[in-house]
Amino acid sequence: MPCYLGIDSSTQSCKGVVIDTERGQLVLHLKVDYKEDLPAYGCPEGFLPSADKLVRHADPLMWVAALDLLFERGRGSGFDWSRVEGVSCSGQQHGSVYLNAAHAAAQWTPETPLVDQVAPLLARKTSPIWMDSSTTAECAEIAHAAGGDDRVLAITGSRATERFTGPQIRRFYKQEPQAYAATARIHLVSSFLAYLLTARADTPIDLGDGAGMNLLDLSRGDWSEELLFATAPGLRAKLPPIRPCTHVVGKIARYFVERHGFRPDAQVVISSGDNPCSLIGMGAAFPGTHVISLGTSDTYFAAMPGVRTDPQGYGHVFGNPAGGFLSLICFKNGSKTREKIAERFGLTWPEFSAAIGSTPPGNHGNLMLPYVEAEITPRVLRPEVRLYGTPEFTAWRNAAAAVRAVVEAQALSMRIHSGWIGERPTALLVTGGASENDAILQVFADVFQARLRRLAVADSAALGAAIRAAHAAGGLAWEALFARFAVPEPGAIEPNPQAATVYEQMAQQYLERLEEVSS
Ligand code: XUL
Repeated sequence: MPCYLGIDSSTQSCKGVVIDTERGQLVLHLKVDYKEDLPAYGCPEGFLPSADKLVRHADPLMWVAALDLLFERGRGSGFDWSRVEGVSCSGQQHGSVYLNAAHAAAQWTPETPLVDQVAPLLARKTSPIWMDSSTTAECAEIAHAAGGDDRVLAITGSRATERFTGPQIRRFYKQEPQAYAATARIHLVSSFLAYLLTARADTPIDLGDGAGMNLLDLSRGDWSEELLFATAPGLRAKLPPIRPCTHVVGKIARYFVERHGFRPDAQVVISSGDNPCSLIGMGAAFPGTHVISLGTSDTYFAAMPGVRTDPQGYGHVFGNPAGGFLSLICFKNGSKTREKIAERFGLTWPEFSAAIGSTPPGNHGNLMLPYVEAEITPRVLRPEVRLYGTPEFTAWRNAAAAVRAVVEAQALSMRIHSGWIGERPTALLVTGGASENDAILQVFADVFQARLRRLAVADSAALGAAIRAAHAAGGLAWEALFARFAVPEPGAIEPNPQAATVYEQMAQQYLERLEEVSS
């Protein structure tokens, strides 16, 4: 039976999903959790501790160790990896891995764990990830050198953005010029995984994830000379080639055949970012369907036939693996922020849900600006949580109101900041860990005045990678794959029409308050 594997290396875990395309079934679901399973790497929340809250780096070797552990777990569960004909990876976007010249000739030996073979290839011990907001100066420098913010937006689909790879590369070049000079290859998290799986020096970056670097010319689908020049010297030679999202990189490396039992002719399909992969995993690759993802970060995304950019400069345009483009808006204060509010009152998730249910839409006028982390959309560089409303609420003595307030603020911000994408759909798909919570979804349905449907499989990025592998390596049509695997659960969360006016007014209040904290 032809099987295809999708791997998602995300912020807090690495997940694997195997689909059997003949039977139309999902046959394996695996997870390696960085906090539980790989504590030695010191990244329980996906990043290394840092005195500077704006700096967020991870240990790339943890991602390598997770890959081996994922395959071991598969074997341990009795799965035969030789059933897999094609594999593709998804990675948290924007994060980068820096390799020295020795990477080009590296061939993995099956006798030694992969992590020990990759360690000597690192030109930089840590990897900046998407949660990093330390490159404001570099963004300004790049924008200045390229002719202004609007020029960068027009070429790359995004303004120079702190977490994007180009500004991160520039900061590395400025702070550690020798280590930058010793860097022969800079991979994204996603393309690094395909490099590991194939051991090929020419492993490319795809158009979907490459667009999240502030280095790609969207109209030409290749690196932009202007942006390369504005970012760091000699950069072109350090970057992998760009290829379409359906490119096959090559056969899986012998290491995985001998160590984990893969077939020698298993094809490795080019990797992509977690958001482009989720678009596929949600079956939302054709324009018309908008998706809300409630995870470590919350995101809002939708397929676009042509390029349309966010006039406020918060949103982004990435490549759509099924052709065309993808608009994306990222809200960094997602699950962690919801968790922080729950922790503050010692609430379990069922109690958190009950608290939402016990309070009305509009929360009796109580409003929160919930920025525990520096925020991307809207831009808040000095994180803080502000409360406005009754004395009990503002003194943090009303748990139920605080819980509703954090979710309402997140939903309102998403509604306001996604307006530029175009007409708001009356139905939305929803995914991510928090999408299992009906109470949270009801708030989103009421704020958007749209019906919400959940995908039957929670890990849409890993599923999307598996579907991409089946499309590119197995020649299967997108439509057939979506009809089989990207199916929403029966039932929907319906909006309460009575909440519409309350949230119109609240959106206005939120915007007024926001001016006090945004940069
Ligand atoms: C998107 C973004 C995040 C990461 C991590 O621009 O920064 O969604 O991809 O999931």
